[in-house]
Amino acid sequence: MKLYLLEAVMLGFIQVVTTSVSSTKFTKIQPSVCGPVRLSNGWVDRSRSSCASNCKARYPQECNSFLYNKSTKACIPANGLGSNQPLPSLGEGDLYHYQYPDFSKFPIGSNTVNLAYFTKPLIYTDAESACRCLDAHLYSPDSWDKIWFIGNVAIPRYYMWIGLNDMAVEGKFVWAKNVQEIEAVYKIAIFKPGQPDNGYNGNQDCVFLTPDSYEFDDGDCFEQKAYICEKPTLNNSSA
Ligand SMILES: [Ca+2]
Ligand SMILES: [Ca+2]
Repeated sequence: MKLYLLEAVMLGFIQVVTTSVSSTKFTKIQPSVCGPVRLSNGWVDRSRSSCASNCKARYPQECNSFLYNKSTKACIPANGLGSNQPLPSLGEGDLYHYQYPDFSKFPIGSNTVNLAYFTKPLIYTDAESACRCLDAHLYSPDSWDKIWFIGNVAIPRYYMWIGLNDMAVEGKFVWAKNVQEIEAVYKIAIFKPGQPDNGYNGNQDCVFLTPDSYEFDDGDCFEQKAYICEKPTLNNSSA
C-alpha cells in the first residue's frame, strides 16, 4: 500500500508533457500566494479548451498554465506559478494549471501528513519557493511521529531537500515552515553521525534526506536536489 501510494504520487510528476493537450489535463486552481507567470497579453479565444490548446501550441515548452475569462473570452498563456507574480485579476478570469501537483495524505501516528514529491532538482531556496507557491513548505519532520515516518518518505536514489536550514545563524537550524529552532533531542535523532558538520569550507546550511540511511546531512544550499513539499493538514495543529 505504501509503495503503491508513493508510485502514484511520483508518476504524477514524471509524466511526459506532450503538445497534444486536452483541457482536462488543466486543473482550475485558486492561488493565494503566487500568481501565474504570464507569457504575453494573450488573445481572444472561443473556448477554454481552445485556449489550452493554443497556449500549448504557441508555447510548447513554457505553457504550464493559462488564464481564461469565459465572459470576455480573453486567454492569457502563463508558465506556472511564480513568487512575486500578481494574483489573477477579475478581468483575467480563472486560472488553469497543467498537471497541477496532487498532495497525498499519509497517516502517521494520530495525525496525517500531506505531501507532494518533486524529482526535478532545484537549489534549496527555489525548492522552498516552489512549495510556497503551492501553499506548502518544504517537509518539516518536527515531531517523533514524523521522524519515525522518514523511512516511508524517502525515495530510492533521490537526495531530497527538507525544510531545515541554518542560513541565518550558523549552527542554529530552523524549520522552513515557522522559523522555529529544532529541538536538541530531534537534532540528535535525525542527523547522520558527525552531521551537521558545516563541511566544505563552512558552506553547508541546508538539510537534505539521504536515501540510503534515512538520515539527514547539511549540504551546500546551491546544490540542486529533489524535494518534498508539505501542506498543513486540518487535524495536525503543529503542521
Ligand atoms: Ca551551516
Ligand atoms: Ca554536512
